Amino acid sequence: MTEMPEAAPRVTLDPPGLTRRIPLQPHQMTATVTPTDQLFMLAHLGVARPMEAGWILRVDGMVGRKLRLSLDDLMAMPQTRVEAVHQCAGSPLEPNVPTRRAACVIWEGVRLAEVLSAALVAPEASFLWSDGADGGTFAGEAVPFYRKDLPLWRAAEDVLLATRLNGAPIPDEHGGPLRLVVPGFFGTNSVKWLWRLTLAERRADGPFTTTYYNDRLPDGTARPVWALAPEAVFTTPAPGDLLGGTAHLRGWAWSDAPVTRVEVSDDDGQTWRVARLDGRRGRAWQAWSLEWSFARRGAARLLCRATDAAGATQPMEGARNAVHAVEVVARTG
Ligand SMILES: Nc1nc2c(c(=O)[nH]1)N[C@H]1C(S)=C(S)[C@@H](COP(=O)(O)O)O[C@H]1N2
Ligand SMILES: [Mo]
Repeated sequence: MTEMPEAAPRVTLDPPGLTRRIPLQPHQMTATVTPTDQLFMLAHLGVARPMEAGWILRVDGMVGRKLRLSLDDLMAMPQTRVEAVHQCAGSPLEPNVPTRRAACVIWEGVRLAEVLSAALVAPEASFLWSDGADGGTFAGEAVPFYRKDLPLWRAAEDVLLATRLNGAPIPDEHGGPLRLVVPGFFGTNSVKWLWRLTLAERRADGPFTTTYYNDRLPDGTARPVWALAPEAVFTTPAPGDLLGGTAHLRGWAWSDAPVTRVEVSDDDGQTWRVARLDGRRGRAWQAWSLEWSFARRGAARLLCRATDAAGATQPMEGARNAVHAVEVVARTG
């Protein structure tokens, strides 16, 4: 008997096509936990709205036991809560342009590791493919559904099959009723409207793991857009602010690894001053602050940059995590 191909749950796309909402600029990211109605929203193929009441997650590929899990099955398993930075990597067509689409939210759901252990993953499997129920066209190419992958070693950590966002069921727009959440990875890897997980020996096919979301390195190889890169933003001041001789600067910093240092410059990065930095709570963003005295009055360009525990520092330009600059005016000095 041949197996019938599995079909994705039926969804409507409303609106169809590339959809994005980016409500907050960095100076508006004042909340420690970003309220859901202020969270950025990105969908490459359209916003999927489930059309049927039931939702089934399939687990297949290199497993000893294929699984079909309903939402009730998942809810009956132990639930975990993760507070984590959620950040869009920016347009896959312009991978080196910083966009500062960042937030910090609370996810709840079942640990992926729990489900994988029930599926009896074969020792040869090294990647997990994840499929969303949204299909359509991206950059002129027809795509059956949004598919991403992640290295399996990462699944042993805090990866979630999430059903709740900020204490409520995940709204349609953010991937409800079920989404993958890979804390510490760029948002593109956290597949919304998740309906299938496939264990495999190799990386996934499809445009979002091959054509897009692979950074070219100087040696000619490509690095998947997985782990978050170090980044710091100013929440204060806002662009154009008129400041006194001394100003209280503050913001957030994050990376996949904890951030260990945030620095500020007003001379295009020739000299830097180290800011006060909070430790990391879970995978949340870290607060930083610095009392700043301007050396002279007039227009000033403040830069901030983060360095993480892995030793990575933000580049000045030409990368999605290039340093954040804010132009202000110092009244006295
Ligand atoms: N199924 C599906 N999942 C997806 C996407 C998508 O287009 N389809 N976009 C990804 C990208 S690029 C980002 S930044 C995040 C955005 O999540 P949010 O809209 O909940 O903030 O979802 C990711 N997961
Ligand atoms: Mo994104």
